[in-house]
Amino acid sequence: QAKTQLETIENNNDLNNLKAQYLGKKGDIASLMMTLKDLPNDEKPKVGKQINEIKQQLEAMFEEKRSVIEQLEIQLKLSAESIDVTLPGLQTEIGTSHLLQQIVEELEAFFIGLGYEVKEGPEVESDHYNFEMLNLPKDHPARAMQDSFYIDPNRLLRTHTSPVQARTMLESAGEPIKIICPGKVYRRDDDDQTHSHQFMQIEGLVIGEDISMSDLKGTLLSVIRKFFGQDREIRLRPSYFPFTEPSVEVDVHHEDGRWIEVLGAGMVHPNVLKMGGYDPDKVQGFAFGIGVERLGILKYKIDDIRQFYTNDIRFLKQFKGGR
Ligand code: FA5
Repeated sequence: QAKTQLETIENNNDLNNLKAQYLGKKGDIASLMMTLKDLPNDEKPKVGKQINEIKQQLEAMFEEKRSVIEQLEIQLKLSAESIDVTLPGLQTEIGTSHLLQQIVEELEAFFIGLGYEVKEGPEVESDHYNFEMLNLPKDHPARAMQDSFYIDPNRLLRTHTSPVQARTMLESAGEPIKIICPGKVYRRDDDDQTHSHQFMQIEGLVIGEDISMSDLKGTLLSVIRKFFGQDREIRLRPSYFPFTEPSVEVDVHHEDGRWIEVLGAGMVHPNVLKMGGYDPDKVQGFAFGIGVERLGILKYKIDDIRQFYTNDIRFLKQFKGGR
């Protein structure tokens, strides 16, 4: 009976239950042993021996079945966990740097090639560097050109990257300067297709002997042509910034016939040179502030500046050029 029952067993649990039924403390063998005491004395050894033999047979049978089941379980586990090394691997999607970052890096590479150094400055800036060192005293009306986010009476989110000019002049102690400074800037502008309350600029500043307006124009023309192609036209319009004299705004020609303003620039104002520790009779400088988003809008025909900041993956995915 045990033999036929054993054939149907497929796992350890059922095997243990069946074993208990025969060989457990209250199992069949144990009950048989209990009957020994009722037998006549001369039969006891013989029957006792028989019961022991059956017990041993049963134990051997159960042991054998246990090892069969163990083998079976190992086989099952192996086949369940087997790995098909010929299957293609799982693809993890790797992001790329943001389009703005790509543009900044492209322009950085260009300027580094011309011998410029890349500088950084704080986004939370003092009124002193953001305005006063740039020839914009407290009551100056041109402060309204850059409506600002103040943090306390003396600190604000910088409205342009120009404060890095002032910082660099003071650090450079009268030595020639050739820097660019990319970074985020903030203004209380109303958001629309071409304006954002947060945007990026790349500041440029060159100070040295015999620096002229034509150096500025040549530099701007070459960076625009590097970025947009050698046949791209730019237009310099007279403008006003308190920190440059003369000042210009630069427009880039759009394929649809419009001119789009991308940067402000000019010759560093003598007052700014003086405050920065330079003698305006001995050295001159030019400076510019490029609107990075505007360059992107023009080159990639982006219909709305807010695309840069709303992180729509369908937009971002189109620009995989970066690292
Ligand atoms: C300035 O910020 C000056 N600091 C630039 C400068 C530097 C002039 C050095 C002279 C010497 P402006 O406010 O025009 O200038 O801004 C420069 C560029 O930033 C603009 O030409 C435009 O491309 C971009 N810009 C300005 N406001 C916004 C805005 N709200 N959203 C997106 N881009 C803007």
